Amino acid sequence: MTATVAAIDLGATSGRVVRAEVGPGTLRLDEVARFENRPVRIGDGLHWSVLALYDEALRGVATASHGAPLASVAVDSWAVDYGLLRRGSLLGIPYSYRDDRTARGLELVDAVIAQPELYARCGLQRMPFTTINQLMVDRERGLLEVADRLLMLPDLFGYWMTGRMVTERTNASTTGLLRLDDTWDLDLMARLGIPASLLPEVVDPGTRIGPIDAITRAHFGIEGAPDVLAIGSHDTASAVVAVPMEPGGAYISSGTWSLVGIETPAPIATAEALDASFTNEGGVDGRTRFLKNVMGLWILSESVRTWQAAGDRMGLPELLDAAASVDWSVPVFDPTDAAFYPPGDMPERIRTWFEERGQRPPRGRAEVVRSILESLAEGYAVTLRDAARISGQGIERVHVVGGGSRNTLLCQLTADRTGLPVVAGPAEATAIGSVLVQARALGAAPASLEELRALVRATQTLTTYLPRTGAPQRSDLS
Ligand code: ADP
Ligand code: LRH
Repeated sequence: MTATVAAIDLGATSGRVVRAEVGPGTLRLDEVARFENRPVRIGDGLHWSVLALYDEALRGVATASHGAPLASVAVDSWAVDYGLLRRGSLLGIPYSYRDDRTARGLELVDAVIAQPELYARCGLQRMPFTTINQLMVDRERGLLEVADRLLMLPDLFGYWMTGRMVTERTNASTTGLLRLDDTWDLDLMARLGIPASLLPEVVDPGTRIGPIDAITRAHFGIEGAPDVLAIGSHDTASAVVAVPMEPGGAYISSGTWSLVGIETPAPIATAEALDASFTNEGGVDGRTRFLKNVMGLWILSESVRTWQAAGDRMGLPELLDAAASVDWSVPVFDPTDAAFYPPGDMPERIRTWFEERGQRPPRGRAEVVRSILESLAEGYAVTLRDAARISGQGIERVHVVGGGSRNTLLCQLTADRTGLPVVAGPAEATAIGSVLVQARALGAAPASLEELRALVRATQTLTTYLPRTGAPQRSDLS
């Protein structure tokens, strides 16, 4: 049996709708829509244009539905962000996780629970954006007295399409409110003053949420009556489904963020893992993503944006070409430094980072770009060495998926600095992970993640980069 399905994949930089045919030995993808995603700053902070995203996404589904009918549709997005509702209506415009209210949220959470205790409960790396921090600000502003429901963004879209409210498990695991045993942490919510009634039932990837309702189908011109299915609705969960790895494989899900780590059978919420800032996120089929958020290509895209706003004409391809000719001895900074988290002038922040340490900053566009890429690659190498040490899992090969797998220079530098082969691709791993889990639920794809990954290996174009001799630094990952 072959299934025709569609994935709505919302990244922090762009969204897309992908139509796919999946069957025995078959995985064919066709991108039918792509649209920009930019948070918008208004008086009370930085927000996502959720209605514009929903409109673009559903129009994409309509395009995908023309021709062969779609059996199903699923939505994923970046983690942690959500909408608050009352009696089914959205209250306000969802915030972007880069809004600086999260600093206050961290303070409010810290006043109630110490980080080691929180880590033992939910296993998450301390990050300002975690849902729990954002919710504490909502609470302080009185919003939780009005709201009767919280829906993570993919679940909000699922609700708008079907009328049914659920929380998909992988994304729920990024809230800080789901315990490592996958149950809502009711005790913690009571301590924080977050009403447990806000949170709907948790469902697993593969669950049928319901058909797209008739009014929605008519409004957008969607043909047929596709079902909405839950998948790994946290984009990184779906991306890791499609990492074509075998035992000994590690991954870098490389996009706005770089998510660097390994898959483990169970969470590792030890003091050592906490110390090294590793997170334990819930994966599809109960696997754990043991990984670290390394700031990612955000530093590069914000740099390009800054230069272009100042009138520079060079785009990403030209800048990467120029950076390829820069010597590797360019200075390297810590890309996980919180200074790089908010939107803004990254070249200036990089310069400040070096000056504060009495070091020479990179000079000129090409050196800055090379410094960003070398710093990311070094951050990956250190993180993978830590992941191997803490988990006891040896790492023999690094897979890079997501838009960043198209950055050939970064892939090569990652091979150089880790001293390991790097296998790049697929670039659209998240959409692939979504369509594979949908097809599996429909009986058109094999049961195990290992078989799904074998299908990706057999059908997608992958490029291998080998470490070069004379590269700057290598981490012992064995
Ligand atoms: P997200 O899902 O977080 O929005 P993506 O996985 O789409 O991110 O990756 C976007 C990033 O991928 C861009 O910021 C850019 O740095 C990188 N990228 C995409 N295409 C290319 C390319 N052809 N060459 C180099 N980098 C690319
Ligand atoms: C990547 C991602 C990542 C989260 C961050 C908020 O898109 O979902 O896994 O940590 O966005």
